[in-house]
Amino acid sequence: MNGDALTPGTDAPTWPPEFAERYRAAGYWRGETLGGMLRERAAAHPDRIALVDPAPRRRTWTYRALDERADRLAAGFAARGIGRGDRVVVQLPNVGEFVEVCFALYRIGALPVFALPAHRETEIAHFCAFTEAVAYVVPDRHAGFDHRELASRVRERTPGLREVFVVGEPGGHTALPEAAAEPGGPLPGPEPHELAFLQLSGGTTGMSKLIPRTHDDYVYSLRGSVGICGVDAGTRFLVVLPAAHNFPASSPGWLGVLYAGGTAVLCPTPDPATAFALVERERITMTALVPPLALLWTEAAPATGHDLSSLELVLVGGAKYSEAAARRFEPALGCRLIQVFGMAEGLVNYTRLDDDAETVVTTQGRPISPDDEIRVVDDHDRDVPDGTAGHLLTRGPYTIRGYWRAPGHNRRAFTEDGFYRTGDIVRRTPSGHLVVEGRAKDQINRGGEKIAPEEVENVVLGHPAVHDVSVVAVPDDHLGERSLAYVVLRAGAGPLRAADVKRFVRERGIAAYKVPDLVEFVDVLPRTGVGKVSKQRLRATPAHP
Ligand code: OOB
Repeated sequence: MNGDALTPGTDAPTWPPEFAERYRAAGYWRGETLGGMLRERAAAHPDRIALVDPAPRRRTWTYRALDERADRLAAGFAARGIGRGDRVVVQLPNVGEFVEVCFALYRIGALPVFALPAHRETEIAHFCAFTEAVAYVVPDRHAGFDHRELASRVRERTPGLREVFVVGEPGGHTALPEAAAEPGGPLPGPEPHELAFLQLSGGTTGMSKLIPRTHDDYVYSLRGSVGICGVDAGTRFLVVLPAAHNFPASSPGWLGVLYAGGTAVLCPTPDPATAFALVERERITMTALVPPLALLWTEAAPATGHDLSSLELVLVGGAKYSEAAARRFEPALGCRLIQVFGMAEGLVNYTRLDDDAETVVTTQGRPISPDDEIRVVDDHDRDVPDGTAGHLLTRGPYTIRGYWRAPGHNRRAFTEDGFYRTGDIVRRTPSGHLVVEGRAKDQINRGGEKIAPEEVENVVLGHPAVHDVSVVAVPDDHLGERSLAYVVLRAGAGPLRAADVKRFVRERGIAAYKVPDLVEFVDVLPRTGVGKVSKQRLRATPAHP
């Protein structure tokens, strides 16, 4: 049963054998690994440029150089006792070393756990402890924050964390280049059906759950995405969003681009000024954006002094892209738009290059695979007809069957027969395209960054003057949604301002995007009949500044 039947060595439920056989027979799972993929590309076209890191000084990696670098780091990691199945928390911004480290870990079958640069001590300590990570990879400083100090604190709290590798000045830790070693021969790599990495879920209850993806399933999603988006050796893809996110990594993302023999260019910050300069200088043909960035690009492009004429295609997804905004995109940028509705758990939907213009602006696409099973159901899991909104359930060759080490949660998040309950409310059109109508899960989608309200509520509750709190999403013109914390103070508690609550949350060491954007003080929180806070009624409360 889901959540109980763990495959030995994977710590997570996997596809039943009859499904695995079907996916292999259909040619979806071809026995490739991510590490092997780079090896093959490097053999086929060693001198092509795979990767460009333009800042602060332009560095490039040919396919051969990236492959060799991955081998050297893999050898060094292995020499330090990091091996198959071990977890390594990787928290790097968009720098070339991020790609090197990923491939080095893929090669030895160690599992990167993809933290975001914005994560702070609360999240990192949790990831390290929960995954029993043996190593943690960080930049020295990023966006004004010293990650080495954070690493030292986490190391003190997490005895199993043996190594901290630093890109840049190592402080008291190990500089990443020092970790490299001369490869002494082939290393025992992972099997294609084994796990490749752990990705973070958006989360609804407390901390992010971990998403176990296999080489077989992920490489299939890359191949499918590459075909749909027309990625080829001439593609020059700008990685604008954090490279560790599933969307810019694999839909089709920098991994899809490497799969197809193209060039991935890393953008250090997502602002249009930086990105536009790179589009011009690097002759970028493709990129992926969340809706708030797509809005900024739409506003900035007509007046920019930069030549954006190399751009052929931009993918927009991660949060709902309004029809009105989508209509303005192609005229403003002079390139094609694909909408993407995906999830790190698996299923990815794309509008297609041969869809008519109306479909591209009014839907969020259709699945990659003919074997992506889509069900749209009512509150009692009964299928509803096309055109009616309902809960999206999905199962398929690259959608997980369960989170990592979370049997209790898996029983709620998956049906008995293995469908993932996405928590999204969708409507299916007669053409099989999905339109995202809303969300049933308790989550805030802040411009593509997912926030689990419960995680923030738990932090706010730690304030001695707070009696109760509920965090909900409120509409925002720019971000789509932002977060609002309704706070009930303890009787007799001294005066507290919104800024005090925000500072308290920030000082607890959590990612800045999770700090409530707005705080309102109320006397009491509305309750449902069974005594739970009614988020529905809170969301309907009018007038927020
Ligand atoms: C992507 O992945 P996650 O795991 O950060 O978030 C998944 C959730 C979905 O369940 C849905 O609630 C929301 O993000 N979402 C969208 C959307 N794309 C994602 N909601 C409305 N419209 C869209 N176009 O966000 C992700 C992963 C791979 C590719 C693209 C996005």
